[in-house]
Amino acid sequence: MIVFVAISTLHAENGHQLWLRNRNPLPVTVNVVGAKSSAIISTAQKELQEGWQGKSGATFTLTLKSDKAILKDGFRLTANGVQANTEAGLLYGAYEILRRQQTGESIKDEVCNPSYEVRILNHWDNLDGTIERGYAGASIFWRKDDPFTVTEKDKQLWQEYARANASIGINAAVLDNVNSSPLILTADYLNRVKAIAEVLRPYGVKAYLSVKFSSPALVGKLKTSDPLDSEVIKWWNSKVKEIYTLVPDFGGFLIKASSEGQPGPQDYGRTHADGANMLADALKPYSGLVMWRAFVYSPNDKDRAKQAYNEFMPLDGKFRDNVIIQVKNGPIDFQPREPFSPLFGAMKKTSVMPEFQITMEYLGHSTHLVYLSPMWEECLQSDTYQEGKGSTVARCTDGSIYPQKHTAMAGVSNVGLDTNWNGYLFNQANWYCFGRLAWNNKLKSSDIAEEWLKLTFANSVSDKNSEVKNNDWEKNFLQPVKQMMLDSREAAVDYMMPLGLHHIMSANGHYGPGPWWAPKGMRADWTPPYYHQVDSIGIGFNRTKTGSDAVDQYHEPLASQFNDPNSCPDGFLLWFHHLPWTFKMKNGRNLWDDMCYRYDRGVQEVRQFQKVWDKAAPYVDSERFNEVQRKLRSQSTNAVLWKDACLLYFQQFSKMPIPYDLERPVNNLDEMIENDTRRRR
Ligand code: GCW
Repeated sequence: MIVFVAISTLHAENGHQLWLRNRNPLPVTVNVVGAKSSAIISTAQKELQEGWQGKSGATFTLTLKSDKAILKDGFRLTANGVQANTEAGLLYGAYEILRRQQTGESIKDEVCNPSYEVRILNHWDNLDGTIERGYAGASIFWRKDDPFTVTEKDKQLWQEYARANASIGINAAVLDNVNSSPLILTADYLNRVKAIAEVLRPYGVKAYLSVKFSSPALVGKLKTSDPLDSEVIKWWNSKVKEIYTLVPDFGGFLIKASSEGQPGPQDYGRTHADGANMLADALKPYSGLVMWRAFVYSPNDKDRAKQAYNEFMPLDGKFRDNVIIQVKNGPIDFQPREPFSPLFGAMKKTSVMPEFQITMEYLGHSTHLVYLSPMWEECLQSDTYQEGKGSTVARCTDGSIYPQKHTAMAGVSNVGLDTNWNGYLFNQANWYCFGRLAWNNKLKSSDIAEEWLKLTFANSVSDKNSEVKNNDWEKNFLQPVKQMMLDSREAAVDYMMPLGLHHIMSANGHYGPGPWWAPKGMRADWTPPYYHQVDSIGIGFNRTKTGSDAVDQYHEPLASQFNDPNSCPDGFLLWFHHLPWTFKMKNGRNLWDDMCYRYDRGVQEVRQFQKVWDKAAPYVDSERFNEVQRKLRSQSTNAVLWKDACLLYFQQFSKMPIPYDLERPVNNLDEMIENDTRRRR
């Protein structure tokens, strides 16, 4: 049951408190009996004392005692206490009980174990304070002016950040961009890393760094960065030692190598395994990890979607056991919908971890409301069939199927200096659900959305309406807003890239449509026409056996299912097939008409979200209500632009009418193209 308080004047709801608003109307005392004194356990005690909403005067015990049923940083929860093998486990248990008290979830005796050992945010933060693909202000870690002074304000923010992470089970953060600067390995920056790590530590969050593969040459002034060169090996060994002297619990390195212009082992005729293993050996004595990204593609290949698999499969089994290959959820690049990367489940002798993008590079930045949990759930629950039916991506990466030494899940962070951290209230839900899914990869998007909504909006009553009843809130706010969140990803797919279309966004910041964009001399695989392949006959990328044969990278029965347009799921149709405009869809429509209906459906859904939100007005403080209302209006406008741009552009090839029961375009194609091109100049 949620407790509601009638408050006539509410203080500002600027979103800074995230899901930890924890409005406790009455001070409730609890006697927390701690296991021993340590920084992490003190955090747990403090959280319990400040947030307790159970029985007043209750005694709650934190017990550090090993138990075979408890794995990693898991815990055993009872109404009277938490037991764990690790201090972090006690902290997660404390957050769990507080969350359940606030959301009204039952508290029964149970063991909760994390799905992944490392639950990590990747910050694409540059050392000058900018953030690549960041839509929530500048970096919380780095800044251009006075870059090495650590202020009290910095520390407070880092502490709030660490607390938010810990409260949802995130236990690691890569502090700098994968397109990394070699300067991160110089003394001043490493000292700042030390300062950050010290603030994160009491919350069980470990610092990791992204490093440039050519650092030995760039920073160490060596002649080469060849991973097999003995001077290079020595240089990394001593650099790693220096880092651990400053940060004894340092987590390890994340590397983007031989990818999008970044240096890598291939520059020296070596393999990814040579490069990763050299770093892994340097980190091994300190139990550090190497997260080596599989995001590789070259302009020379005919199908970008196949390349990571082709490059990494021959290396399966060749990596050290403290290397994890970090694989984006889909084979191309965080598009609104992609099939899962065929590397999942296929690499059987190597640790593999999924990488999801929390920041909304391709999904409307911090303007569109798109709840990402359904997209990640779809990927995690995809069956790879690699070890028989039920070999889901989740089970192939969390150690259930393969005996991988380390398991992890990464999310590209959407955190910035904006007061509300994420640039949009609803983007907080994406940080939240990433943490929750990394903790438990079987959770349902719907349950996570419900938790988040309760934590974020309960007790938030419009100043115009001071008496809102509990059951009204559930029915009039929680249910419809939850449904809106659950529908939001599919809506975005519909108005942006339905039916398996992908990578047709504007090159201009990746916001808005750009199916036309293909300047002379540009790498083809950076232009939309490479992906949609539109012509007078039809549309889509032929990845079947008669095309690039990317289908063959999937285990049967998927290879055959994807290969046949009649059995290929609609969501992946144009990902795998180039089909004629008149192709008959499962619903009886021809392809062109179906595409038109889908674009239109996406637009209509956003219009519907506006109605849902307007009706939610009595249940939300005006500050947050207005923010969301404004953003939904922009999202609607942008959804119409997507629909008009894509339909009018593709119509030049299909030469078929937009079905007459659909609303007519309101934008002109040449003006849209002109605007898009002008902005880019
Ligand atoms: O999605 C693309 C982005 C790049 C990014 C790259 C990557 C950090 O457009 O900005 O670089 O992927 O994941 O490395």
